[in-house]
Amino acid sequence: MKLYGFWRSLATFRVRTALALKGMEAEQVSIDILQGKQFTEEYKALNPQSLVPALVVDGGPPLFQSMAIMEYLEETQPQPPLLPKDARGRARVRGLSQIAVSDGHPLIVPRIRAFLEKEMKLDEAARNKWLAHWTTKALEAIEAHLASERETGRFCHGDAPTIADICLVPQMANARRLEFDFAPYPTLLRIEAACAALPAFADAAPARQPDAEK
Ligand SMILES: N[C@@H](CCC(=O)N[C@@H](CS)C(=O)NCC(=O)O)C(=O)O
Repeated sequence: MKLYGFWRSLATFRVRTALALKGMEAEQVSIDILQGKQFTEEYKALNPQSLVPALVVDGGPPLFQSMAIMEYLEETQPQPPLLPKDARGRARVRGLSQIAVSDGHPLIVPRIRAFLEKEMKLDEAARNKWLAHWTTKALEAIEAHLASERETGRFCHGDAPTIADICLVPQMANARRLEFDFAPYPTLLRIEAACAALPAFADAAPARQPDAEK
């Protein structure tokens, strides 16, 4: 397998973690999205959306979109499971995941930041306010679910990591970069620490990747 990604990319972080939890290995190919390498014709031939990650399995057409890739891994290598057995549990895990993946993350990616700066002429302070606002909204919602629902365990759903944890941890990493005050998120902090104690999460962390800024 070949994983096209970038050390700082939250979506790539998700796929790296899922692969590691499943005990699967992939060669990593770095696409520097801060240098615009996602827009090269060569990369667009792999992923026409010019986004990372993309995962090539057995020389087939690249898989794209981190949630779709994680669901593919789950279906093709069910152990250890990253989704609960019951339909309601799976809906909860997917719902928690999508707060991060579909509602929080898309508003803070490089293409949005660039648009705010170049097209909307926002200065750095205003842009950072935008990033912090949408990150807060996602974290607040996930905290509210996790703190009040009885399915929450050592991890987001029960006592083993699921795709919800895989999506939460990069969102927290991003909030750390924005120097968030984490006092309002005690449950997220507790679960983030439980994840960090697992080698799969620790090894997938952005700073541990070979292409990370030193
Ligand atoms: N929904 C996509 C998001 C992919 C995405 O936005 N990736 C970011 C890095 S985390 C990217 O490639 N950004 C390049 C850009 O914004 O130009 C997924 O989950 O795979």
